[in-house]
Amino acid sequence: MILIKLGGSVITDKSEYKRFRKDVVSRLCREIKESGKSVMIVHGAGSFGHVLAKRSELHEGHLRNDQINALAIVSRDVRELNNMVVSELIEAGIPSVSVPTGSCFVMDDGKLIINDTEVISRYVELGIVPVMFGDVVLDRRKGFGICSGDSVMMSLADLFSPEKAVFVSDIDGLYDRDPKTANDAKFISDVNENILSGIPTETTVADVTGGVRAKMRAMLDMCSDGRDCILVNGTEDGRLLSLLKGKDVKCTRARK
Ligand code: IP8
Repeated sequence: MILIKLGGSVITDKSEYKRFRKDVVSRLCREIKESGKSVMIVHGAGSFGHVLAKRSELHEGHLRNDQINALAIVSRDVRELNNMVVSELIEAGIPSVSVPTGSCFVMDDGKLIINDTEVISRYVELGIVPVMFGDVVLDRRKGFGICSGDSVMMSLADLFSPEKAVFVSDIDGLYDRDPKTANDAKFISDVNENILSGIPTETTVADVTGGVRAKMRAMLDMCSDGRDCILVNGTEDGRLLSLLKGKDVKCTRARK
C-alpha cells in the first residue's frame, strides 16, 4: 500500500480563500487510478483551512470563546474541501470515503491519537479508500488544536506500514532556499538530517502547520524504518503517475 498526501498547495489556490483546483485534483486522481496501486489518501487544508485557523489562533488551543465559531467554520470548510476531493476520486474510479480526522479521533497535547483502527481497516478490507485530512481536532489538554495532514500521514504510516509515503506538492522538491523568490536556489534530491538543519526556516508562509521544512521533518521521521518518503510536484502532468510506477522522476527523497 502507498500512502499519498495531496498537499493543500496543489489541491487549492492558497492565495484565495476556498479556491479548489478541480482540474489538478481530477488529473491527480486519474493518475492514481492508472497506477493500479493500492493507496490510502490524506489531504491538506490549503486555503480552506489555514487563513482562518491562523487568524483565530486555533493551533494554539482554546484561548478565547470567540475561537469557537471559527472552529466551526474551519471544520465546515475543510469538510467541504474533503467532499470535493472524495468526489474526484470516485469520478476517477476509486471508491473512497471521508474519514474526518476531527470527527473520528482526538489529540493529546498536539499528538494525534488513533487507538482504534477498526473503521479504517474495515473500509480497506472492502476495497474502499479512506480519505483523511488536516483538520481542527479536539485535544485532551488544550481543548482543541490543528492536526496537519502530515501528522495524519505519520500516524497512518505507524499503523499501516505502507511501502512508500508520497507527499504531493506544488514544488519539485526541496531547495536550499525558496525557489519562488531566489532564482539561484539549488535543488536537493536526497535530504537527510544534516542537510535539513542547514536550510533556513521559512518566515513568510501563511501556514499554521509549518510549510516545507515541517514536511521534510515529518518525512525524515517516517523513513526511519527504511520506508521511502518522497516529495513530488503534482502540478506537472504525469509526474505522480511515473513515480507511482517506479520510474525515475524529479523529486526529493528523505533518507536517514
Ligand atoms: O494543510 C492543516 O492541515 P495541512 C489543517 O495538512 C487546518 O497542514 C485546518 C489548517
